[in-house]
This record gives sequence, C-alpha cells and structure tokens, in this order.
Amino acid sequence: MVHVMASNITKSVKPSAILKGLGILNRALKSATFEEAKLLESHQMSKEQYPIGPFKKPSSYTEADLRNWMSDLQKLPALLEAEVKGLDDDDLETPYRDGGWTIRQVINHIADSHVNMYLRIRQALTQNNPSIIAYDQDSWAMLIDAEDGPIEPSIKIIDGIHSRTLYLLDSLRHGEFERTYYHPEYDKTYKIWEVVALYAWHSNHHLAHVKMAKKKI
Ligand code: NI
Repeated sequence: MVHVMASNITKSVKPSAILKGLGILNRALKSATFEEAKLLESHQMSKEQYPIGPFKKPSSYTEADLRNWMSDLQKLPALLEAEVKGLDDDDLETPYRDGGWTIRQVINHIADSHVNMYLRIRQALTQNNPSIIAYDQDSWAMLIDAEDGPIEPSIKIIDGIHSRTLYLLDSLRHGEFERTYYHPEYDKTYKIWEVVALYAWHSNHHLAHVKMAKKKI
C-alpha cells in the first residue's frame, strides 16, 4: 500500500519539476553551509576573543566569592611575570589571534585598564555615585608606549595598584562594597563588589590571551 502510494506520487511529478526542486534544494543547502560556516567562524572568533567566556555579572555574592576574586587579583602580577619570562622583543609582538593585540599590547592594556579600576574604586569610596571617565581602550592600546614600549613597567604598575587596592578592599566593611560609581558611556551604575568581580575576570581573560599567543610563537 505504501509502495503504491509512493509510486503514484512519483508518477504525478514531472521530471522538470524534480530538477527545479533539486535546484532549490541545492541552493538551500549551499546557503545553509555558508550560514553554518559564518556561524562557526564567529563562534571560533568569539572563542579566541573570550577564551574563558565573556564576563557574566553575578546577581549576588558571598564572602567566599569576594575572597576568590581578590585572590585572582593578587595572583595576576606573578602569573604574568612567569608567562613572559624568557620571551624576547620579537616574541612580545605575537598577537593572540589574527588581527588581535600582541602580548605587549595585552599586558600594557591590563595596566591601563586596572589603573582605571584603581581610580574608580577610590572615587566610589570617596564621592557619592561619581561619574567616572570612560576611556577608549583600543586607542590607548595604539599609543606608542602601549604598542611598542616595554612591558616591565606595566607589570610593576599592575603589581602596585593591585597591592594598594587589595589592602583597601581588605579593610572595607560589608556595606562599603555596595558603594557605586556611574559609567556615563554604558549608562550603568556599578557596585564595588561587581567591579572586583569584573576585574578578577578581566585578569584571567587577558592571562588566557597571553597563554594563547605563546602557543603561536
Ligand atoms: Ni581588556
């Protein structure tokens, strides 16, 4: 019964219609492959750009979370120093992905970024929800000292500002982690504990970039 029905259907369709149908199917397949390739490419790119995944803002935190984030900040300078040990000037010019920042730019960027963290936390603690100054991180990474300059001063900066910030955070009372600053470019208010979470992620995010770049040397 099934066979008869199938053969009836086949008979009722003209060969030209089948060819036309195949053409449509073929085009659909081609475009699916193209879309899939694009999806795969963007997935690959985002995996390279976000090796530990993008930052996910937690909705709340525990004392243990805070300690973990602070520990990540504390560890970063020594971890960076260990990663770049033995790399020469040419090695530092290796980008972590095609078209991405070089190891030199990544490390100089961490210093630039975390100097801003340092200032913003201090402003949040001493002013009432202050508006902070946004900066153009890509342009900063292209300033000559960030693009061509040595990385040792940046590791020293990161070490210094992390030490100062951790000393400060260690002394804060619970409620003080709820103090805020306002980011005018994102039109968002950030609490200090969220900033600590963000920069702990940022530390590990760029440390992963340095590790990726070293595999390409
Ligand atoms: Ni960054």
